[in-house]
Amino acid sequence: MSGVTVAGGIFQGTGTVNGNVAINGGVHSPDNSTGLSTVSGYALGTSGALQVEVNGTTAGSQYDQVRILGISSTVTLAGSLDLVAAPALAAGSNFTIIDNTGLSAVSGTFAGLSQGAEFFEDGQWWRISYTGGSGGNDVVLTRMTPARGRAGWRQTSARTRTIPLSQARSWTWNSMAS
Ligand SMILES: [Ca+2]
Ligand SMILES: [Ca+2]
Repeated sequence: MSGVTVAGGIFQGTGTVNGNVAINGGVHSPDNSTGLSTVSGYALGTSGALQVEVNGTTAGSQYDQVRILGISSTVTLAGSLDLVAAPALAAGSNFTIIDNTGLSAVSGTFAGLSQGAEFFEDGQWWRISYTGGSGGNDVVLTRMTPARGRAGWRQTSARTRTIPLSQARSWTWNSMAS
């Protein structure tokens, strides 16, 4: 398939696009479950979204990855990241959601997610880097362990912990957000 421009709807499926993909609207959803979408240049416009499903730590099979082929290819981001993550992924795991094999740095960021941003989605904390992986130009999510007192920390629902009977008592946490 040569270049693809998406104006709306869902761009989904397997295979390689031997050309630039521009998501000007709608959603790009690699594979039909978790898998790989291989393209030449990639541009996610302000009205577009990249949906990334994460069920495990193997790129292209357990989580969605967009792979950019071609040393002169470019990646331009402006639209949103829609993360769909399985619960309780291992803290410290890294997910290269855009594997940029070209020589250029990623241009732009996902909406609201600047370099190094930390965010809470699907019950877990994440950090995003646009300068990760090989060549320092991949987009990498890291599943973080939340530290109490972290800026933006919110625990809105009551939580129960299991502790030894000898120490048995219970408590709940409430929001620590300022
Ligand atoms: Ca997918
Ligand atoms: Ca790279």
